[in-house]
Amino acid sequence: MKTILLYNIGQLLTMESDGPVRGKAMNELDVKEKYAILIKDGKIEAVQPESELIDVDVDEKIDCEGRLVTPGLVDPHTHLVFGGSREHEMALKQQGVPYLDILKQGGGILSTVRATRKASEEELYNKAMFHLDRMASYGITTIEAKSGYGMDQETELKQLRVAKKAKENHPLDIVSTFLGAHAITEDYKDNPEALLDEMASMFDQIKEENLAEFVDIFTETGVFTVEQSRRYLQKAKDKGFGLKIHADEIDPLGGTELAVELGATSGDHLAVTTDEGIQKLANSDTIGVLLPGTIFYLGKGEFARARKMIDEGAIIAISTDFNPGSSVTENLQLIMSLAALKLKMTPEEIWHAVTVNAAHAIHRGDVAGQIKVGRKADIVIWDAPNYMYIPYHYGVNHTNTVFKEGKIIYKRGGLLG
Ligand code: IZC
Ligand code: ZN
Repeated sequence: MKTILLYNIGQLLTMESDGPVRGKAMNELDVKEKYAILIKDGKIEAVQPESELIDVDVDEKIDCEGRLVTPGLVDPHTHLVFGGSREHEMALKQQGVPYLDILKQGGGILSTVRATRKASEEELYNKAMFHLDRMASYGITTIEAKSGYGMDQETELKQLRVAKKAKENHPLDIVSTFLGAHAITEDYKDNPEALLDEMASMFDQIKEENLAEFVDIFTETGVFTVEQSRRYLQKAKDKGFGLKIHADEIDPLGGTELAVELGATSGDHLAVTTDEGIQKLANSDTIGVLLPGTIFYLGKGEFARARKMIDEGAIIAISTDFNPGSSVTENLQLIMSLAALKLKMTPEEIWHAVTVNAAHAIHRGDVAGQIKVGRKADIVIWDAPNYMYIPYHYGVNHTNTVFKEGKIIYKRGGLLG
């Protein structure tokens, strides 16, 4: 039994909320000052004014020296497990070759599929653990992780098992998503339906082995149509999976509307969602997970119309989209800056988007994204004087100390394991 007191906190964001936070309420932030946090056995025991806790007898007292303290960040959209890398495609991008053309020529996602098929389970596991460590260093304590670089049964299962093993061995919490419908491989070029059937035939085994909670699909020109996506996701829904869609990333096909129609937990990207799609999203419980790092990194395309979405009442989260092709970063703090600069979100909205709403986007609203009595002590002490500072000072790492279940997993200067 270990007790820790965090005191001399500058601003404290607890992000307490009974549910996801939508629309204008995203701009209302409760900032506590002169508060302390008592941690007992990895859980939050008390969050009270410092004067009430300062004399409690504890094993360890940590002086926050006036720093900002918040819940651990939640990254609700990552492609964590993959083989190889795609730095050779950067020159193509600079020459203006579109992302979907690179894919059509067998590159892009398909290049990562080849590398992932070749990689051993151990290689993939070591690589995933490396990226998880880096995510932890940026203040992330819970993530979602997708498969989708196998697109044959064997490799998809290999990826999902790697994520499961990483979940068992890494301090970060990982929520798994099956993205078997991520691209169309050469052998299914003339019959994408057969690929979807093949992937859907895995649903039972994935459920039995508890390998994924969500099913996701890339609904895009040259990948899967809205009709194919609807049929595939309906099957997944019938099997009890939560749903996600890579929707309206490059072409406005109507993936956002489909996400709402099917009651998906989230629609992700939504860069080119139409006015009608935004209205439907705003009137639904489907969470819009926006990925401004991807548009920034692809170097072309539209940034999601976050202002309109929030002003109309949608629930919005943001994420890195960490993957080896279209958004190669684990730095969610950088994405917070892009959300401010490119999506015109306020700092108050951004903090909701990386904590409470991000947790709800992966069905972890009841355990992650808030500092609340009884919950796991997933907490970050930031080298920042206030919450506005993080999106403002961009591109660097502001974490001072990261706690996962009350244990320090990162301290400025290095990982502590
Ligand atoms: O590997 O390019 N958009 N999937 C859909 C991706 C980007 C990941 C990738
Ligand atoms: Zn993605």
